[in-house]
Amino acid sequence: MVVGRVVRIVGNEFHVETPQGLVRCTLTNKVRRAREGANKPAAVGDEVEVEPGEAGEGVFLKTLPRKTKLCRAKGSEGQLEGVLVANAEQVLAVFSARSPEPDFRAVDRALVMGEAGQMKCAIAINKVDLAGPPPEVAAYRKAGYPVFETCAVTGKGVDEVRAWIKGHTTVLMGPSGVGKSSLLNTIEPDWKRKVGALSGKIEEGRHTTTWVEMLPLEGGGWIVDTPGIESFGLWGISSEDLSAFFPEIHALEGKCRFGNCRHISEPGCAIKAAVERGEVNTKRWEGYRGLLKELQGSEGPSWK
Ligand SMILES: Nc1nc2c(ncn2[C@@H]2O[C@H](COP(=O)(O)OP(=O)(O)OP(=O)(O)O)[C@@H](O)[C@H]2O)c(=O)[nH]1
Ligand SMILES: [Mg+2]
Ligand SMILES: [Zn+2]
Repeated sequence: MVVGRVVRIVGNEFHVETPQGLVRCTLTNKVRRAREGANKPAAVGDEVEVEPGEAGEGVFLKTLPRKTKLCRAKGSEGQLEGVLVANAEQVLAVFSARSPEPDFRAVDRALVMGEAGQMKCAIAINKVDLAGPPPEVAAYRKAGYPVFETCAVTGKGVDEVRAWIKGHTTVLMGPSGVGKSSLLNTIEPDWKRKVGALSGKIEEGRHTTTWVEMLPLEGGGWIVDTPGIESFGLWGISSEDLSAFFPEIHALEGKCRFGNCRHISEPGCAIKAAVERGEVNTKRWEGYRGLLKELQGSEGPSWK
């Protein structure tokens, strides 16, 4: 038996990186039967015990306890927990300055998922060769997030990203076509992740990365490439908890008149006042309210 880390899942095959090399595992009938109808027994990033066999194949034995999990809602009605990545420590929310146009709701969603998983979060604004960084970036810096301005083509800003990810397990999240895989290729040119050409509808990237994959970093640590899904449904976050995942809102909410203030239009709301004074960014407040509505169920699920 050896302990390894799941680096990718292809269908029912788990690819596990172990001290003895990569082991491709299928589930035994016993494991499969015990989990009928449930989620997969492991996610990318999980530490697992496997029994290596011949020719790089092996048998999946069990998953060890997780330290963290990055989750989204899945299933037709978002009723199931989908563990996107286990044991990650950091989230890098990636968007592009142009092509596709910045989608700050996707950035907020990625940050909230990371914050809820108690991970360190940062932002990479990619394709700065095509356009300058949008003004909204200042709001994220003010909220305390490192913001890297990158270009996967010229390598601009990539050293800063390398320094931030070194020695940690970092998940790249962001819409399709923003250049997540391209950034990874620039970070470690040996990987040659498949990178997509933008489709006919120029603004809308085609999904190129179709599965979550974890890659080792030369300087230590791991990086996880995810398929660009614009709107993962939030999982395991109650509407009461949401404000805790917007640091600049959380810092002020103790000053609201009511302890249970949700910062929409309640009297004496310190957040609304701070927005009016320009101290909290309007777009971030809108982002918060959008996610709050979604969690309160007054809007249908917005994930795909
Ligand atoms: N001009 C410019 N183009 C870039 C940059 N980074 C990526 N691209 C291009 O953008 C397109 C999409 O890049 P990908 O790396 O496949 O994007 P992705 O985020 O991995 O997309 P999915 O895998 O679909 O989620 C490709 O045509 C890249 O060549 C950049 O910094 N500048
Ligand atoms: Mg990709
Ligand atoms: Zn309030």
